[in-house]
Amino acid sequence: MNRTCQPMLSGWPIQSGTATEWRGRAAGRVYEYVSVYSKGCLDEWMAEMKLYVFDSCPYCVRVRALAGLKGIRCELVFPVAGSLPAVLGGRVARYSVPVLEYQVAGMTEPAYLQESGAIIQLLDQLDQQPVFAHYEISKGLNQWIKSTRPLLDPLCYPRMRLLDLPELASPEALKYFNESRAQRLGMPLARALEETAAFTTLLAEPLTAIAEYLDMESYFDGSRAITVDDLYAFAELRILLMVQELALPGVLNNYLQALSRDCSVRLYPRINRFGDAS
Ligand SMILES: N[C@@H](CCC(=O)N[C@@H](CS)C(=O)NCC(=O)O)C(=O)O
Repeated sequence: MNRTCQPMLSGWPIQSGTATEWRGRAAGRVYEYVSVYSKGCLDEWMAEMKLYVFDSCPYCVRVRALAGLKGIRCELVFPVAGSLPAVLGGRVARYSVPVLEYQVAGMTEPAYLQESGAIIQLLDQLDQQPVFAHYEISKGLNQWIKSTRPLLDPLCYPRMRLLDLPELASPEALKYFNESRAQRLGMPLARALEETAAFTTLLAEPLTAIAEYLDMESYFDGSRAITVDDLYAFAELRILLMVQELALPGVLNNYLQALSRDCSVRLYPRINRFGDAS
């Protein structure tokens, strides 16, 4: 598979790209992902697909990474946090992204699918050449993610406000985000930012220990194929690159860079606790 595309939001560093372009619409909140991959996969069915996502959401990134990896063409739609796009009202069970909108042959109305796991499975099997033999994350990695998330969140939530994310593009969305995330952390986001050093210190051990569950080197040196564990790990750890004060182990950094390239999902600029980017 020839993968050459690196979609980036406008205003962000472009790493590389041949036939990929992001187009802002509707006050910069909806982006059309126009991408011509050499592998093709551009039949009518796929051209009709829309994926509702937050840029910073790990569940959404799992799906986007698979779509990027397989060269599946779909329109990415970024709703603002806290309010469901009108088109989804009454069509999905609850307010959460990702949501896939797709056409079913013979039906006039689109269908909607809401769980990231179900969307991944559907997209992977579309071309009858699934990348994955199964869709379950391994137990060890799952446990690692669950136990480490309480350390990731206080580092990343306060920095997300500073990243000009499409899901935080309105004052209401930003207010909703600040309040809901502060409640989840049990502290104001500004305080979490001040505590950066405490959280980066606590993260050092798990960031080394993850090597017990993931063979990162064999992925970035190209000697093995991608697994569902890679998809989950990338989606979870990609946000850590926004933490300027965090020194990632070299192997982990190489692994995330390789997955970003292969799956066409951008990484973040690095923000320090004073809000400065590098
Ligand atoms: N089990 C769901 C979880 C999705 C989820 O929790 N998404 C979050 C974003 S990371 C969400 O939409 N939360 C609503 C909110 O932020 O208000 C899945 O795998 O798709």
